[in-house]
Amino acid sequence: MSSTATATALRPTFAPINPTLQQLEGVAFARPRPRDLKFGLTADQIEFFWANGYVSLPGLFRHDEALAWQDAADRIYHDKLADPFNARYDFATVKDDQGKDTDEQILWKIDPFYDLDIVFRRAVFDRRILDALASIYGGREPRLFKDKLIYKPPHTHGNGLHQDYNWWQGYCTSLISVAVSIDPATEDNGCTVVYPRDPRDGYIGELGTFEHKIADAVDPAAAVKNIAKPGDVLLFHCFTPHEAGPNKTDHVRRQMFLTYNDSADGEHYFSHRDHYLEYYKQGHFSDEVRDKVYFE
Ligand SMILES: O=C(O)CCC(=O)C(=O)O
Repeated sequence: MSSTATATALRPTFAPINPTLQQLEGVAFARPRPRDLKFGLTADQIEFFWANGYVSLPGLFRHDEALAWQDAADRIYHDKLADPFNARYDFATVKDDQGKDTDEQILWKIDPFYDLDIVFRRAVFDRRILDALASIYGGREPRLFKDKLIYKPPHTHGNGLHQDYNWWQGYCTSLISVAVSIDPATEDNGCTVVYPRDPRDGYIGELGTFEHKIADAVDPAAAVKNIAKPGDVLLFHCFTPHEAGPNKTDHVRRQMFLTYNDSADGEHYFSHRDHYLEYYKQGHFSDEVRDKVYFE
């Protein structure tokens, strides 16, 4: 068989399983049923999410859980691979007191990160997050799409106004990000800022490019600042305009950004990683070295 045989060609055919109604009731049948959502959102929270594109869940995680993430974030920061061609590690230029670039480069983000420490693995699949999302997805399980840990070290940049779908064009539109605060988030250290908008109003940018005119579509007076304590959580839809200022303080502002989609839309984690690698390579590396860039 040729090594290029398709997955379809390799898939064997099985005899169908056709249980009787009586068999379906039997204890051995774990047929798909809606789960009870222990940590589901209230009807008001779900309604708020669909009207505004975000919902805040203060205190979803305990302070001691956030302290364990702080330790883990320190650990993986110091263990980081130094290889600048490993696309998992994204560096930023430190700015001086006047906001001008210095020569210093500092680790700004690890993307993806959750496989680097068990406490992050647990957080990504914690039922408090999954149930909150499942209640938005009509009871269906979420699937992890993307995970990143933004350190936003002192005197480094924030993110301009955008919709996340800008980076995820072609993927499903059920994508929701979960911002989990590891450190306090304040205006001075560049908290996330969302602009309330019904997600069903859709994508604002120019499909096929990274161009958009979101600034014309949002009302600056409507900005909602996600001022947060460690353990607080913010959910926002991939069509929700948002931004974050620079970190003007002397302390890191660490936050996990975990993105999921409705499992009815399939599983895209590794496909997205390949997609991200392609545009990351285009945006961050010259033609001469681009082929050396990889994920590890
Ligand atoms: O760091 C933040 O608060 C926002 C990050 C963000 O907008 C993004 O990664 O898409």
